[in-house]
This record gives sequence, structure tokens and C-alpha cells, in this order.
Amino acid sequence: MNQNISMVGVPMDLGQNRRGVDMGPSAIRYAGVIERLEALGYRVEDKGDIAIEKKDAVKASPKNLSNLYAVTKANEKLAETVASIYEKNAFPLVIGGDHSIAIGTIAGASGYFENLGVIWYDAHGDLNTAQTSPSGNIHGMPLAVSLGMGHPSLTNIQTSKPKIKPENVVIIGARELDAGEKDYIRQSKMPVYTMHEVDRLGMSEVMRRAITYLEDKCDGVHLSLDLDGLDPHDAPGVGTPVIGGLSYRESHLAMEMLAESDFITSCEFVEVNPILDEKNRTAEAAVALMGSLFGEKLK
Ligand code: EXY
Ligand code: MN
Ligand code: MN
Ligand code: MN
Repeated sequence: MNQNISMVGVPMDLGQNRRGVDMGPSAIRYAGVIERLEALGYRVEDKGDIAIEKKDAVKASPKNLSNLYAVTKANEKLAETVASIYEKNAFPLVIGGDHSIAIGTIAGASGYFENLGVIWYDAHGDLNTAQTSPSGNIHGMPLAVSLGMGHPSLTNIQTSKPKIKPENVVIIGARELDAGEKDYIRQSKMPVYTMHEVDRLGMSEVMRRAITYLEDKCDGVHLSLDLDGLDPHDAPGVGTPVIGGLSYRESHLAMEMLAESDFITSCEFVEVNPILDEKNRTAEAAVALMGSLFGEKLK
């Protein structure tokens, strides 16, 4: 793993409609992310937070795309920031904020790889477009946008080309998929390890398969970790909790196996909402998982 980590906070809450997720970056810093990673020998630069505009007020958002313009602006800035981190040969660590920020992280990272892979660790598929979304919330759309589907103001960030290919994405932990998302998964043949597969195979085998699959095809792999992938018992501070999720231990094992694989080239930890949390447990879980991802067990 690159020994220079550059961390950027994105206090975004406009991709959904619950208050508090904009405080996620503060909660993650308070939970000791920098100290944790420095203790492993990394040099960690905190680039501070990306500025978020107010809710779309001047220009009304298009139908079923709440706050499209403010979400676009923040993701444009984030994409530039992630690209500038690669320019300096550092590893981008993005802390959110709601999951709409994956649009910017992936757009920024995709310029540096021929075949960027993505591990999408989430209870949800985040594969909606304005046409399929039940909510109009953009945090349910970032994976679709990165695949080139969605409103042009989002899909055109950095370049009009799709940022990733469906065969280079692996979803882990899914248990609440909308009808349009299921249709897309079926026709694209994207590998998805739902909770059913995790129960049947065990996390160790799921991760072994995911890693073997992606390492053959990809020259870089982004980890997009939504804390709601974990069970709400272990990560209560999220805006869209879904029971029956991945345990804290399974998630540690997943991160440890990614550390052993040594192929992650960027990551983000999103959806930490301190207002909905219990004593900052979810931010602390995020930081503990980062410890494993960055090789605590190996050092
Ligand atoms: N699929 C639902 C929607 O699109 O509204 C819920 C999405 C929640 C997205 C969370 C962050 O992963
Ligand atoms: Mn998500
Ligand atoms: Mn989710
Ligand atoms: Mn561990």
C-alpha cells in the first residue's frame, strides 16, 4: 500500500433527506482516524473538507433528482481533488457524507486507471436513475452514474465516458434492491454477493472470489464502503439502515483480506450520521475498519 495517504472530507447531506450525515467527516476525525493510520506508519495529510453549497434554490432540480446542481458542484470539486492526490502519488481516502460523493471519487480515480475495479460494500445497489428511483435521492444513484447512466450533469463529470465497466464491479452485502436495480444486475451480469451468498459461502470465500476476480481484470480497485452494509446493531448511525446485514467481524475479515491482497488504490467510507448514532459507534467502526484495510493485522 502507498505509504502516503491524503484524506479529504465531504460533508455532503444533499443526496438524501435526513439531517446529520454532513457531520460524518467530523465524527470520523473525532474517532481518531489520523492517529490510527499514523500508528501503522503512514504519513497522513488531512486536506480538510470540500465546500458544499446550499440546497438547490435558485435553479429548481429536475424531476426525481433532488439537489442535482449542488450535488454536481461538490462532486466536480471532489473529482479534481482526488485527481490532484494521484498527481502527488498519494492514496486518496475520502470520508463522507452521503453516498452521492462516490460519483466524484470514482470520476477522479478513473482517469488514472485503464480498468478501474470497484468493490461496492452496501446494503443497497445504488444503481437507480431518475427513471427508476423510488425517492429521487441521488445517494441511491452513484453506482449507476459511474457506469454512465443518469443525468448528464453527473455522468459528464471529468469526462463524458463511463468511469467504470459493469464487469469490473463487485457488490457485497446487498439486501435491499429496487426493481430497476435488479433488472440492471440481471442484464449486465454484474457480480453481486447478496446476504444470501454471504450466508451460504461465508465472508472468507466471498472475498476470495471477489479478489481473485478483480485482480485478474483491473489495474486499480476502489473500495466504496457504505456503513449501512453493516448490520444496524453494529453500525446504528446511518440514514437508511436495513436489518440482516454484515457483522462487524465479517467486515473486519473483508478489510483484512483486502489488505493482504494489496490491490486497493482508493477508498471512501460514507453514510456515517452522528445524529442517528449511539456514542459515535458508527464512526468508530469506520475507523476500526480502516485500520484493518490499511493492514493493522499485517504490521
Ligand atoms: N434504493 C433506495 C433509493 O434509491 O432511494 C435507497 C437508497 C439508499 C442508498 C444508500 C446509501 O446506500
Ligand atoms: Mn450506498
Ligand atoms: Mn446503503
Ligand atoms: Mn481486525
